[in-house]
Amino acid sequence: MIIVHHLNNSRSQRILWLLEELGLPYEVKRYQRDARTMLAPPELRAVHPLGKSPVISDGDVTLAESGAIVEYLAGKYGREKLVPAEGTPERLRYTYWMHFAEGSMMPPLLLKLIFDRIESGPMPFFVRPIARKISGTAKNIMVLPNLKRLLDFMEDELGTREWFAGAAFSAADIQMSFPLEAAAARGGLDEKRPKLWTFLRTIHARPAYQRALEKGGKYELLR
Ligand SMILES: N[C@@H](CCC(=O)N[C@@H](CS)C(=O)NCC(=O)O)C(=O)O
Repeated sequence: MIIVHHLNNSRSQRILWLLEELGLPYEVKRYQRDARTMLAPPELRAVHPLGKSPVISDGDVTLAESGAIVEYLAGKYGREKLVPAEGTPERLRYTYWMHFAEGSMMPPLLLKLIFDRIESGPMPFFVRPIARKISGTAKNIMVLPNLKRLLDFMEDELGTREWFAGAAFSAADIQMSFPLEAAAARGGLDEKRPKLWTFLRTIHARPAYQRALEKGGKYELLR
């Protein structure tokens, strides 16, 4: 039995979705973020030393890092269904987007989350203007232009094909769902980018996505 160590409102939601798409039985072990820090509880460190979610166990295998988990599960259980054939342009794009999600898209989204929190968090009143100035400058020079470029790039890419890897839905679309949902929650993705918006609407309507929401519990990304 596959076990998913699932943190509320987190990347592990897409692992539940993947397992639902694959129609595999699995067990969900739930962990709750600390309400103040939003960090995972220390129990997760007993499963994997980094204490982050997702982590899965499948027999003797314990695996962290969502991209590795998606590749492992899709490769082992969903080869015909969710992984493009080897040696094709679709397979190369599959690999590209699988890495792009965490490697290129999540870092600026995380930076924006941190800077937004610095601006609005508690601090002595005389420090606030300085903190706002520093974080505003960093966002304007580095984070926001980068996010815009990334979103424009993805919008253009989905203008040339229906799914990230090609004409068929693949596990790369599942991996890409989280950064796009995070971008919609806090990264400037709105209906003005219609291809990305349609992507989100389409995946949210998939029955497997809906079933995963029922299994995972409330899913509300941090703003
Ligand atoms: N690149 C890792 C990131 C893992 C990660 O940061 N997970 C977040 C949940 S979205 C987490 O566990 N946060 C709680 C914490 O850092 O304590 C992955 O894709 O699995």
